[in-house]
Amino acid sequence: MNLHQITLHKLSMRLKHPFHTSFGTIQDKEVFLIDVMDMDGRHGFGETVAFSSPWYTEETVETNFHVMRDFLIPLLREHPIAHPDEVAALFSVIRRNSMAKAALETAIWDLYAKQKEQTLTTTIGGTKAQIDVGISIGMQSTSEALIDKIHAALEQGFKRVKLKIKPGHDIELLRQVRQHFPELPLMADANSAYTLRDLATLKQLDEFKLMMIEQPLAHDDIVDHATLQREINTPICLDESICSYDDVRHAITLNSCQVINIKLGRVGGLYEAKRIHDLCAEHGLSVWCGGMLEAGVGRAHNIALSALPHFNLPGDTAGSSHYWEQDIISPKVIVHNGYITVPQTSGIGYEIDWDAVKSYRTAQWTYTI
Ligand code: OSB
Ligand code: MG
Repeated sequence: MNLHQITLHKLSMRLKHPFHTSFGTIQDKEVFLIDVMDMDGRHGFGETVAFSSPWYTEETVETNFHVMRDFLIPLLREHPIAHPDEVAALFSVIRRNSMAKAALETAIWDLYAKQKEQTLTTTIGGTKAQIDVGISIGMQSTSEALIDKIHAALEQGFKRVKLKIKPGHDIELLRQVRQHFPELPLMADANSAYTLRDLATLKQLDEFKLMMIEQPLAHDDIVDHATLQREINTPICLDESICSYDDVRHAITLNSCQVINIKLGRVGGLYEAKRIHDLCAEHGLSVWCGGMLEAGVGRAHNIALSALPHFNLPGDTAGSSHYWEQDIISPKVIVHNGYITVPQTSGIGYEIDWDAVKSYRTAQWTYTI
């Protein structure tokens, strides 16, 4: 692929609104924008999605930097690659650290698509011209505030709403939401806040006809989720527990879930995400694309991924303006009637807004390959 140079731009961004979950609150987001350049001066872009603290999974912005700089970039320097499919195998000598791997791997996919002068979507086998979009609404201080947010989301056309729940902030809240929105395609995400000791509460969720409950139990569990799925009618969706194709294979073997949330960062990039997509299609599990409060480059990769044929449920890929006053891409991502149009220009299909990047940048590093 004639890789020549990799630049890491460290950006310090601030979300429009703090995002509250069962594990904590996120407002400031540091991001590494990855710029991979080939010998002909073409550029591919990726983005790290880890947060500053390891409370979603174990990775952080700083571990992403350490692993990219000290391990992954040296691997790319020592082993020239001919195709982005080879990157996952090359990086597999490094354990886990999927978000660091995905940031580089997705940038290399973007570069490859640009070398071929085709869209990233086409390059990875995507077929959709537009993707369905849902919205993930963080915890609000009152149920009235939450209901207002849901009204606003429906006015904007979002195809489904996801709420965050945790013990003590679940049954009554959902009951109120359901009273206001009896037919709304609704789901709840617990971000691992429950254990099997909460079985009575989790069983009560069946009353609300949720599309699914996302990651009710431990972040690394698939066994207890199988026990829970036998006890409740609400389909279980796994998020945090799914870090690889083999994790999905094990979850299928145990009947731990009926739905998989795929996040590129969590599974190490596009190669693994495609394999998971194909496996789910083969076994009849539903699939959708999760979000990590991404800036524009990460969002663009999510859009390309969501255009694969078996992404059969709306993802958490809201538009740029939901998150940022100023995104780092141009045009920004726009949701229209609950759809995002998949871009038709080469690679990720969005340009970098370098003025925005400069306004957010706190440091940068360049490595020759
Ligand atoms: O569990 O899906 C999650 C945000 C941060 C960390 C974890 C999650 C989320 C979201 C928001 O639910 C997704 C988004 O809008 O990008
Ligand atoms: Mg989740």
